[in-house]
Amino acid sequence: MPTQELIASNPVSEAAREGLLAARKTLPPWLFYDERGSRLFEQITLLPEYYLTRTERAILATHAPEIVSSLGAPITLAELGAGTATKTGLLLAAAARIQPTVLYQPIDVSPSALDEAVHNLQRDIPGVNVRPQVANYITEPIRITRPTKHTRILALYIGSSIGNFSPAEARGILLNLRAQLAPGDALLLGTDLAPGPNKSEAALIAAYDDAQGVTAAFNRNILTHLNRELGTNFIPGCFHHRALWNPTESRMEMHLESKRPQSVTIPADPSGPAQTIHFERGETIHTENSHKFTPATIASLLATANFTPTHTYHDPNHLFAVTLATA
Ligand code: AVJ
Repeated sequence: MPTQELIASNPVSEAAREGLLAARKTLPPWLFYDERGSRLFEQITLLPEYYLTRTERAILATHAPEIVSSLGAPITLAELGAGTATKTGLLLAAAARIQPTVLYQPIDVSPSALDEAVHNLQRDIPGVNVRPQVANYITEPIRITRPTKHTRILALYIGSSIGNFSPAEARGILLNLRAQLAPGDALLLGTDLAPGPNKSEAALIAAYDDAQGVTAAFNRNILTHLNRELGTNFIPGCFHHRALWNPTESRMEMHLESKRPQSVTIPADPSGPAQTIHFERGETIHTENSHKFTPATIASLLATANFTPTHTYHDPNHLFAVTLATA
């Protein structure tokens, strides 16, 4: 047995080393979500500038009965990146009104978020049975159960979570899901929309650079997370929060920009030796992409993953889209 395999690998260290030793420094957005980061994200969803969460919730509140009845049979709901599943309750409640029981299969990397989802939903919606699955739907194959032969699967990928991924990665995630579905099953995909007549670039940028600085704290918290987990010596206040619109890639980007020349040390650990990372003044760590879609890019993404869009639901201002697509 090589000793290597007995040493616990640390995905945080591996990701930080890979991203910070690259010519253009990056950190993956999943590193935002330690306990404090998850709390800060919850706060972001309540900000006046961050229209995404409340807009999608309003769309689901209005159209949930129509969405769940459109599959025309008993359904089970499965959700990628379920988190605490607060918006999903709208769909589960609608399903529980038209069938005696609903099996809900949330899939998430966070066991604590799943525990909260199980607790809240079983308490609040009679008739819902929750079967959580701890899995990374990006890197591992997922499993969705069909409780009876005639049950159809309604898969949810909401919250604009798909926006964090490149078009190629997004296609891979949807293909992983598609492999679990059969004709008649469906996907409900939530996507934020690109700026246009109803959404100024300024309003979009403000959603990622709020007046209270909650998003700035969320962005800088990625460094605090690394300090705690790896023993790095980042001074979060030595980095500016930057939110910019990249029209070529149709995405919002978040960066942390070094206020001055500085060096940071990653201590030695089982993932690698001690490393000193140097920053020039103005150099950035690219921490997140949030892709923004058009009807055409939603349709082509779904098509490349073998889904057929059947209906897109919008808010009255067309800020956000929730698209139903069949397998
Ligand atoms: C959770 C990925 C949908 O991209 O809007 C919020 C995360 N980043 N503010 C998004 C986020 C900055 C959010 N998603």
